[in-house]
Amino acid sequence: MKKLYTLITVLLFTGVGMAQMNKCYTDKALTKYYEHNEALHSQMQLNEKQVSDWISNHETTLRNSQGGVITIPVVVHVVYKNATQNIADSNIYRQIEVLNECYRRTNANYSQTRPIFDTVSADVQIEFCLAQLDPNGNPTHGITRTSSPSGAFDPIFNMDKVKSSTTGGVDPWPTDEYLNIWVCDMSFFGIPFVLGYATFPGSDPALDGVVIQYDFIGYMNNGTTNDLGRTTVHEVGHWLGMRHIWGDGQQSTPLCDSTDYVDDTPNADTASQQTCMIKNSCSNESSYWTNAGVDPPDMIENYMDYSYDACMTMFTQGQKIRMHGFLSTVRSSLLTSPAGCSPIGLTSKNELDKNISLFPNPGTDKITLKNLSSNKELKFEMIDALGSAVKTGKCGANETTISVADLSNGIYFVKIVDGNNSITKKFVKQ
Ligand SMILES: [Ca+2]
Ligand SMILES: [Ca+2]
Ligand SMILES: [Zn+2]
Repeated sequence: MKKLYTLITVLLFTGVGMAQMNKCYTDKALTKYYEHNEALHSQMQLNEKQVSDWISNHETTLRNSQGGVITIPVVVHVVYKNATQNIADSNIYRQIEVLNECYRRTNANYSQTRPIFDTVSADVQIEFCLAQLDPNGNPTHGITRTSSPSGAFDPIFNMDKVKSSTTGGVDPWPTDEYLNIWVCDMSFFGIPFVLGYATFPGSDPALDGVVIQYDFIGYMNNGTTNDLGRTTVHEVGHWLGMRHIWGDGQQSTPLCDSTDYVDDTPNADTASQQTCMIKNSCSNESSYWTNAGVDPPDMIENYMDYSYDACMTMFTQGQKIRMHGFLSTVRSSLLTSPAGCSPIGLTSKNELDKNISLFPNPGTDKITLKNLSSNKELKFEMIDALGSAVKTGKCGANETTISVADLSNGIYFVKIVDGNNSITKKFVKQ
């Protein structure tokens, strides 16, 4: 009975209930790290100083700059206790694509960003690839798979156990050379508990990386509104030094003066709790906005908020500069990582792009996808401006006709998926 009370207490105090799961556990995890590592707090303050010094010397060049894309090698550790949790390579490839789309501002739903934020939105100029070499210098495709009979990785009692082979998980690859992403089950007594969490730059190297609930990788049908791969985009943002857009003020006490250390993200009193609802919770704003005489609304489009995946479209210039600040200081070893990039998902994109044509465009009643590639098993997905898939199907040999008479006029994105690769073509219905 005592155990049951303890469980109920834990559930109440951690916010686990039928109503809502924790989208992100990163700030709670940081509190736990501080409890076990007193030096971490002052270390992170020193890191913060180093980054802000770097930013003051580089801000002008980086804002709106176009050259110099940084590519980060990734290893994904799938730790599973059953076949469902042992997610397919294709989900992981899709996730890498989503990361690249969001960090390079080529995401299909970018067009729904409100015009007021168009000038502050950024091509972050960071890309991700699955590693080509493992820590011993042997070829890899950047994915490890480990069967774990226990499989309990909830952050309440088992936080970070997935990060060590001695506790049923898998050890990180050197965290100064790879972004480690662990994929596992973090549900709590079968209740979905948390979608992901990350460590900030400067954390314990043995724990450094990102952990994602297995059915939130890529575009998986998980029955929630977080099904477009934005969870990993958000958590990797933390790993690159991003704070929540509302500045992690206590959620129960609305605070407009908490900071995310970024001047062009408007202040917000708390998270936009997973809805796309437009609001303006704070009128005190940074000089970035007050100099222009503007009180911007809360930036619910930002990946570092808690909105639905379909609402999330952007990082800002300020966030980009901060990420490059961490990559040039605390995380600079990644820039010379020997891990390389696995060619999966990269080499044949151009081929695919050359071999697929879409016409007529604009179209009214039906359009044709012509496939001259050697792969006759391609799939297509038509996505509307809100990021929802409106049509899916196969795009086999030669020509496939798709009826578009039922669609409302506007811009759509047709994603052609070739197992490991995909390309996106824009289509206008009129
Ligand atoms: Ca801000
Ligand atoms: Ca405001
Ligand atoms: Zn977060």
